Amino acid sequence: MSAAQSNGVRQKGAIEELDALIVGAGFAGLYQLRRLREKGFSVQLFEAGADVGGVWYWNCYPGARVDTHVPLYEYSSEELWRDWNWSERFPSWEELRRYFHYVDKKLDLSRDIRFNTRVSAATYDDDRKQWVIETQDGRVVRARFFILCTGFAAKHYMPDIEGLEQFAGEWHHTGLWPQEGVDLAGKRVGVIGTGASGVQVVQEASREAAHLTVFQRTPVIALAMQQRKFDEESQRQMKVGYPEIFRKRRETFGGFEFGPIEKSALEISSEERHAIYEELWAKGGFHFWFGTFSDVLTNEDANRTAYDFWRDKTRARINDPALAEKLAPTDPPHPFGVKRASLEQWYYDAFNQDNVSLVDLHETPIEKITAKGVQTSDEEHELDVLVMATGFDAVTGGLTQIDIHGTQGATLKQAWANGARTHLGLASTGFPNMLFLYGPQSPAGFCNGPTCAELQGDWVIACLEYMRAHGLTRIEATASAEDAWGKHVSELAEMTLFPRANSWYMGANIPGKPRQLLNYPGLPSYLERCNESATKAYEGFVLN
Ligand code: N01
Repeated sequence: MSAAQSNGVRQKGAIEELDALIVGAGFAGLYQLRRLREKGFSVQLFEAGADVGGVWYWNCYPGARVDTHVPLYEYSSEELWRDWNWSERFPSWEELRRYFHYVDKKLDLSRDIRFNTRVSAATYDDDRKQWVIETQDGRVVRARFFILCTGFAAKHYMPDIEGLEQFAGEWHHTGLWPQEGVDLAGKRVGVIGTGASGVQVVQEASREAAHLTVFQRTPVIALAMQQRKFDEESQRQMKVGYPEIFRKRRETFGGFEFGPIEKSALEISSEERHAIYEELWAKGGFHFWFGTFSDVLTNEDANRTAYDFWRDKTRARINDPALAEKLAPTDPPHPFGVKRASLEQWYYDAFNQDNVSLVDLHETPIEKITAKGVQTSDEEHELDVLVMATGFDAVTGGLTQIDIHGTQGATLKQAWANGARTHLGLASTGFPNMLFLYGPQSPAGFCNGPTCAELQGDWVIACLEYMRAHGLTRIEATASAEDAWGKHVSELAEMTLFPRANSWYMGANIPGKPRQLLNYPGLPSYLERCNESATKAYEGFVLN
C-alpha cells in the first residue's frame, strides 16, 4: 500500500475500504486502533457493545472487579497514567469503565469506533487480498487486515439445563449482565457456578439478598485479595515506581511485576516454607499463585504444600466443619492453581451467615429449572433471581462464533474442530491477513491483559509496517510452522500440572470442545519466539 493509499478511509463503490478492521474495543483493540492510526493506516474498529471497555462493558454484575493489582492493569504509556488515579488496589468495573472513558477521550478513539456493530462474517478475497467483513446489521467493509481483538471471554457459556425458559423469575448470565443493573435486595437469589464471577457475585448478593443459595459443582480455590483504598498522595508516591513496574511486566511468566521464587517448595523446612507462604498470602492477589515456588505448578508434592496451606487458612474462617469440608476439602479437587485462581474478600465468611446456603451438586445434582427455581435431586430451591456464573467458551469462542471463511474452503470453526491451530498464537494457515490478539496458543489467559495487548500488539503493528515498507500485501502462517507451534505448546503443557484440571485453560469446561492447553505458559519465552520470527523476516509465515 502506498502512503497516499494508507491515509484515510477510501471508498470504492458503496463499500468502504480500509487498511485494517479491528474487532473489539477492549485493551487490545483500543491499543491497535491508537497505534495503527498513529502509523498512518486507515483503520476502523467495530464493537458489539454500546461503549468501550471490552469485558468490562459486558461483565457489570454486582461485585465485578479486576483481580490484578494497580498499576499492572492499565496501559504503560506515561501520557495515560500520569493524570489518572485509582481509588482501590483492585478497581471495580465502574472505575475501570471510567478509566476506559478517560483513555478514549484523551486519545480521541471513539471517532473511529462503530459501536453496537457486531461482526458476523468475513470472507477472504484472495484476488484483491482483502477481507470482506459483514456485520449483523448488514454493513460490509473491505479491509486488507482483519485484526481480531475479541478477548478471551467474548462468548458466554450457558449449560444445557432443562427448563430455563419456564423460570418465572429473572435470570442473567454474569457475562451479559443488564446495563441497568439488577436489584438483588430482599430477593431469593441463586447462583450457579463458583468461578471468579460466581465468587464476586456471591459476596455482593450475600449482603443484599433475603436468601442466597450457591450451587457448587467444584469448590473454588479462592485466594485473599487484600484490597486497599488509595488516596491521591499514595498514588503520587506509587507512580515513582511505575516505569520500573511496566518494564518488569514484560519479563515475567504472567506479565506481572513479580515472578516465581527460584527454588523448590520441597528443598526447605516446612517452617521456612510456611513463613514464605504467609508472606505471599499477606501480599494478597496473585502473589500466592504466580509469585510462589517455581515447582508449585509443575510438581505434585510441591503443589500439595500450597494447597494444604490454602485449605487450613480457609477452613479456619468457616464455622461449620461439614461446610468447611465442602468449601475447602481435605484433599484437593484438582492441583492448586491449575484452574485460574480467583480472589475473594469475604466469600468464605458469607457462608457463616444464616441467609446463605450451599448446595453441593455432586451430592444433589440439578435436575431441571422449574417455574419456581432450581430442582435438585432432593429439593426445589425457590428463587426470584437466578445468576448463571457458568463461564465462557474461552479464548477460541469469540473467534469461531464469527463465520470466517479463509482460502481452503473451511470456516475457522471447521478448521479448529479438532483443536485450535496457530503459529505463535497470532495467525492460522488458510486465513491470510487475519491476526488475532490474546488468541489460542498465545499467553492469553496466563497473561495480564494490558501487558499482552501491548506486547503482542507491538508485534502486529511492526509486522504491518514491515509489509508496507517492503510492498507486501499478504501474510499467511505456514502449515509446518503451525504444526511445530502446536507440538511446542503441547510439550510445554506436559511439563506442568495444567492438564490435570477440567478448566477453561484446557477447553474442558465446554462439553465436546477439544482438550488442549489454550494458553502459552511463559510470556518471556513466547516473546523471544515472536521476536525471533520477526527478525528472520517473519519466519513461519509466507509474505508476498
Ligand atoms: O467462569 P469459570 P467465570 N452446572 O469457567 C460452573 C475471568 N474473570 O466466569 O468448576 C453447575 O471459571 C463451573 O463448575 P466446574 C477469569 O479469568 C475474572 O467464573 O466446571 N455448575 C464453575 O464453577 C476467570 O477464570 C474476573 O465444576 C456449572 C463455574 O460454573 C474467567 O473469567 C472476574 C455448570 C464457571 O467458572 C472465567 O470465570 C470474573 C453446570 N452445568 C471472571 N457449568 C476478575 O476478577 C459450569 N458450571 C478479573
